[in-house]
Amino acid sequence: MRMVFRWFGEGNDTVSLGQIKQIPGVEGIVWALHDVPAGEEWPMEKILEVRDQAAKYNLHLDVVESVNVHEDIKLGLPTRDRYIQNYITTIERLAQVGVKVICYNFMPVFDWARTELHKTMDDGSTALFFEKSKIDGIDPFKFVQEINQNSTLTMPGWEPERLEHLNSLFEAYKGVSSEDLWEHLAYFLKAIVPVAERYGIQMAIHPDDPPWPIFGLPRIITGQESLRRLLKIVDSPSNGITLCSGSFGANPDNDIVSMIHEFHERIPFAHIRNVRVYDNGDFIETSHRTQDGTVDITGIVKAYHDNGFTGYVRPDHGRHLWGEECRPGYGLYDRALGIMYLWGLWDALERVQPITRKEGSI
Ligand code: DNO
Ligand code: MN
Repeated sequence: MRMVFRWFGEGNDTVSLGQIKQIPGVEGIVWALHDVPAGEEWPMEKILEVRDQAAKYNLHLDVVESVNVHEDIKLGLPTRDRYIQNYITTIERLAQVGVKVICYNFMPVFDWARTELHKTMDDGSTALFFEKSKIDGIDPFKFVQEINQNSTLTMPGWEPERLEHLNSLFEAYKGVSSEDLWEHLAYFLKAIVPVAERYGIQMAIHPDDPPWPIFGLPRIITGQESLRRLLKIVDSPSNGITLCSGSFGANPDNDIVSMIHEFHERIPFAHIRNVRVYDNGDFIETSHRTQDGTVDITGIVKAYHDNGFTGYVRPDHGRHLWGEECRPGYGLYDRALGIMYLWGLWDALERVQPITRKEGSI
């Protein structure tokens, strides 16, 4: 298990590289150029800038999250080829700085969705919360306004510029079924996976969050069956998964331990976090500890360990603790605590039965 930590970039994150460096066992950052709009090529000089910043702290750049996919690709429009070409150029440039994994998602219009960014928990900490009945009834336009009003930093997936076009986007998705979306994903993967393969990069799709359709838009990466289908589209190690336990865990029917046993060879990147799901379908993001939520974090770490996992792992969202002012879900404290919990589990498992490493592996 190779521990990495998401960092949004200089001036775009309340957490510094110096702080990240002090979290035990963190070897690299999970990064992106958040100011480059989806569909555009990532400029080499900006990539090199991040490389130099990380190098000062001896943190690697192996994992990128995310290179976002332009809506025209998801919609299957004729203009998609131009955006796919740009995506390929970005892959080639990322290969030049040694990137090994590119996380992306294929959710129409919105990335992750929550109804509250600072829900107060019993202990006074706050966390991201999803109230099912609220999202079922809310006008998406109002929802977007609220999200942006409640955060001082723009959040990936919710950038105001992109969302200015919300009307036309919703219009464009009318008549796009989930089968259409699968076809568009297949078209995209068939174009980019051979390129990634050539450069030794693994593409790793992030599940839909939450893993069901919202606002009448289709969502397809929702559970074990959909991962099976995804992997068959292009049967290559470069067509992989970012297995996010919190996203899949929002649907209690998802058996994440079973997913790990089935797909571990195609999981280059794991997001590990817990959520507490309530009977009415609401969920809140809790501490990483197993007892604190409904996702079996201990079982998940054990499943990775049982399969000799050598991929990258990051704690995913955390709560906001001790008065920390930060990007929603991305404070320093709770994610650092999460890392120590994951290491605790991992080291105990290693002590009981060390992973026998193959020649040449890490
Ligand atoms: C939620 C987070 C996501 C993720 C993107 C990846 O679980 O990990 O916001 O960063 O969806 O594309
Ligand atoms: Mn995630």
